[in-house]
Amino acid sequence: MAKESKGEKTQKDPRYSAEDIYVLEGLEPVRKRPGMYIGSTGPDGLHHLVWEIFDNSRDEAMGGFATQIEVALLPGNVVRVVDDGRGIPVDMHPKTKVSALETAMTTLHAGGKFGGESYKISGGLHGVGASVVNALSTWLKAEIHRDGGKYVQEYKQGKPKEKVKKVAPSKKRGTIITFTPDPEIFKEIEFDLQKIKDHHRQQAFLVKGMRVRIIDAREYKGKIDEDVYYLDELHLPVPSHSFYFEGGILSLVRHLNKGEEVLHEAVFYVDKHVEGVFVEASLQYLTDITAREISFANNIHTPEGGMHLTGFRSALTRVLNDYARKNNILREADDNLSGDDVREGLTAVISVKIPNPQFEGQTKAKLGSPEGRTATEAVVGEALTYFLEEHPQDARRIIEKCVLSQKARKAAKAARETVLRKGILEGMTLPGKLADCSSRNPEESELYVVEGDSAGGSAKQGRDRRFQAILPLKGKILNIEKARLDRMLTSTEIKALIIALGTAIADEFDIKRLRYHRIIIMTDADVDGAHIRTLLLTLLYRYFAPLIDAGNIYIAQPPLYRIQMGKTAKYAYSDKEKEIILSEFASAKQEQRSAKAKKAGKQEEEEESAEEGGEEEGVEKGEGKIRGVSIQRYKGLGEMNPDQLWTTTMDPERRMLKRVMVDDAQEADKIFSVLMGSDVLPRKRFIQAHAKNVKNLDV
Ligand code: 0RA
Repeated sequence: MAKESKGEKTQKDPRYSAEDIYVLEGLEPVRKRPGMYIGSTGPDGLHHLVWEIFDNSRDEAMGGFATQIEVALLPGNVVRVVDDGRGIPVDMHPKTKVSALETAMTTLHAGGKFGGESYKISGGLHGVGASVVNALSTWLKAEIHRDGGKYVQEYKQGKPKEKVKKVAPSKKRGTIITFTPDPEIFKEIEFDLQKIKDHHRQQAFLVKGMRVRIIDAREYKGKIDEDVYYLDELHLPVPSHSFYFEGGILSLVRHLNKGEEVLHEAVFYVDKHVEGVFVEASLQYLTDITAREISFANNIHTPEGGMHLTGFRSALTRVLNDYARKNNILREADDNLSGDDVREGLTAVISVKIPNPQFEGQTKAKLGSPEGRTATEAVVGEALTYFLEEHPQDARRIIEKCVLSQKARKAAKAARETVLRKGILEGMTLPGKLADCSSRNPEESELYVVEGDSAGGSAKQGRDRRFQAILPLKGKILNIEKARLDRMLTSTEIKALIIALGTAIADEFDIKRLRYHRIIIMTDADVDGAHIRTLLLTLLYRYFAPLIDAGNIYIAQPPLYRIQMGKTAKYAYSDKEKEIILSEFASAKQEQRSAKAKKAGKQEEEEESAEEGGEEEGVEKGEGKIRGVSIQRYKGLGEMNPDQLWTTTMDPERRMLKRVMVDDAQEADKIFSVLMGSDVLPRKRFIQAHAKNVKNLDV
């Protein structure tokens, strides 16, 4: 304590004045317990350093002072963040008598960041500031352009090397921070470009009009001109990625819905300040039944939701009900639309900015500030009412879809009750079509739900009857609309499935009674197959969601091709794999030929190839044909004999299965990058009204 007071001389290092001692003491805890400040010293903590430095520039952009931020990865684990904001002040700080820049870089919690920021972003681990990064860097350089000059200060493990110096005149304004993470702190220093891109793409969505450029110059060993402001100006031959979204979160909603079937064209968007809270929300419905709600508080993703999401949801439910009543789409006798009803098919993004936000929950990923709820509810309520009035056709579509969801939910409930009341599942005699396995241990037991009787027959013969059960379902019976889901429950086929599962349904549902821990849907790789698969998945989603959550549901992956050369047959599960196998065969053939030519002379080789080429077709491969190779394309499971079905699709040693998963909001950051990542969107979308999406199920 005494050491921190001003005026006392240090014995440790006479080069520093008393003011510096205060400063030096300031960062000591960061190096002692880095995890407290950046979460971990693993990859997440390492990347956190970049986020921290970036956040300051982003705040400058949010305040309307900066428009462009560049994040560059340089050789030797160096990171450089550049903005065109006002520049960190370099004049004397009244309290510490050192420059404001030095104070900011060398003291913990130096005011609300740099003082005077209206939205201090200090939730959880976030916003601990540049000084923490400085403390955890072997080297950091701050270059400030303002007041007609370029000012520089460098630091070593958070300690200033010299006082802030004006090194050149400058007409520019802005801040450049360059740093190298300390290998004493971080065991492994390896920046992940994908992660950095995903993070900054997300941030760019959250600050309308802010341009963020990522430059990966790690492999660019040439000397980078120290004096250039944005490295982009150098046009280096290195990868760079630019993110800029004019519409902010409206662009995010568009991005999320890209390539999907939208229910209406106009995207709802609002941004407004109320009582110190800034609320932004955007939404658009798809024709499917999943709900996608993404929320942020102070630019921090809140996967567990919280007050802002609650406020949004109640506004949505209230406004849609009001509109539906006012326009007679819902009559007096009708029930109100429930929260679930209005969320089916919804893509929504909610972003609030609150002074001093409270974060709650296990991972501090939930907004606890009650003003977040009132502000969001008020802003969204008003603007959405207006939006519906302005877009009556879209409004009608939305409400009609919600009403349909309500009907489906009611029908499902009624059907469940009927099933129970009429005791349809009573007695639980296993259906005759089920070829059960002999094991009674659910953990090792599998149920193959197979499309069609003929494939069912092959599966029955090909299976390992000890632990594999087969239930063939007639395609036609399932070929009913998904809106008539309630009817499905009364179909004999589906009843058989439910009885086979053993869990019962609705109130009686008991996952402990599940008879097979793997339920594997095996359908043809054609449109009908996809349709049946979708119906089965929809059924499972509506009535047996816990099985999906528990990871009990799988989709079998039958091969698309059988490729044969001589006595060797290989199976390809994709077109790409087919190509690979063909080139393998081609080169094997080549080798064989040259080996034979060497050994036994020409005669034999000719015989050999004549024999092989005989009856079998030659297969096109690149420029020429590979003689003696034949390709069979499977159109249905029925084309495989029991043995082939076992080898390719059922043998646990060789088969491929895809596990069906639902978006898990708790999976937080992982999902986030998934959500934002370029190739991702179709991956996580699980239950869809459209079969085309189901084939993209994630493993
Ligand atoms: C507070 C006041 C002023 C500038 C900044 C913060 C600032 C900090 C950072 C950190 C990275 N980039 C930044 N840009 C600006 C100065 C206010 C003024 O000049 O009036």
